[in-house]
Amino acid sequence: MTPEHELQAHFERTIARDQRIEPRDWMPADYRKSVLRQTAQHAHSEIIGMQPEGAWITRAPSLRRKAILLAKVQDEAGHGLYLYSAAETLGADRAELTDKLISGAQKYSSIFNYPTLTFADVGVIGWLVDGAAICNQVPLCRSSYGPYARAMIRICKEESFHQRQGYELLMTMMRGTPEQRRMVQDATDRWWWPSLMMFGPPDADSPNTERSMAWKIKRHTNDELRQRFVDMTVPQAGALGVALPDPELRWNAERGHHDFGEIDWDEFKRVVSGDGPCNAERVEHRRAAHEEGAWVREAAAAHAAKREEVAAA
Ligand code: FAQ
Repeated sequence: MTPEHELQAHFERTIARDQRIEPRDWMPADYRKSVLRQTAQHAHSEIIGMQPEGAWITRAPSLRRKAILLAKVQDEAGHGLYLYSAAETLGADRAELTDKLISGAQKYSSIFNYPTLTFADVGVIGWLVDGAAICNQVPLCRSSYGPYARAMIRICKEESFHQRQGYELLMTMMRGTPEQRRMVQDATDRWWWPSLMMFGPPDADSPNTERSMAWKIKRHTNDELRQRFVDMTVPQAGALGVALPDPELRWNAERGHHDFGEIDWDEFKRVVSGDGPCNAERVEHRRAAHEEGAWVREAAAAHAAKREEVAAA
């Protein structure tokens, strides 16, 4: 066996035994590329994902709701930072990752390109968007790449808090006035289908799933997780007293799952390729924040250089 073959065999044994690949380990170039693609997109999603709810911080209806929302949005910034750190262990440069987000060279989740029209959207994002994120991310705690899997553990704990605060907010609104109940139903109608799109294209049109599953980067297919989310959410909608906007949604006793209607995949493709309701606004906002923060990066670099000089002297 050549040294290269030995390394490849060791990598494959590690995956087969459900052990973790760590940054110091040899890994095939395509494995590195694939984990980096997913962690970078995931990091970008967390950072862009601060915007839709962040827009409501100054307009939260009470001090309590404001404190909760501030904490949630700060958590999302933290998630972005752990994930950028995981991406850096694969050799990515943080500044380059930001450039790729701003220039559109790397994707972020389609879900964050929809507007938040009322405060009920904050509740529905917690319930549906964080609910979908948990469904997708709990299995990623067993992803084969160590730093990514470990980042997911804390992220999932925080996402659970996010999901509960959203559901509790909606419960409160549903006990309120008819207008508040209408706001919750309207927000549910607008976010339901985009939440199902978060799980990605159907398995038959998902170019990355097969290889990511073989390498255990992903543990379930897009359609499996989407089905799990629908099955989990239907009883929650019932308890809340809202209708899910899908006339084809019904329990299928034979399959032991809910059947649901066709997702508008043309809309998904449009939003992913940059033509969603808020894509331009989201990226522009991120670009402006990055440019306005230039002085902080310059000051930190100057401070570090000065400390190095002092240490050398
Ligand atoms: N949006 O072959 P696949 C959050 C892309 S949660 C945009 O199936 P894969 C928490 C995909 O990247 C949201 N693009 O790909 C939060 C690929 O593009 P590429 C973030 C999408 O990787 C809550 C192409 O389509 N969560 O942030 C989407 O096997 C509330 C073909 O797709 C994660 O990132 C989409 N929805 O499966 C924050 C979870 N779906 O690179 C704030 C980790 C697919 O070939 C507020 N990621 N694409 O050009 C994953 O589990 C996977 O990457 C999937 C996609 C399932 C997203």
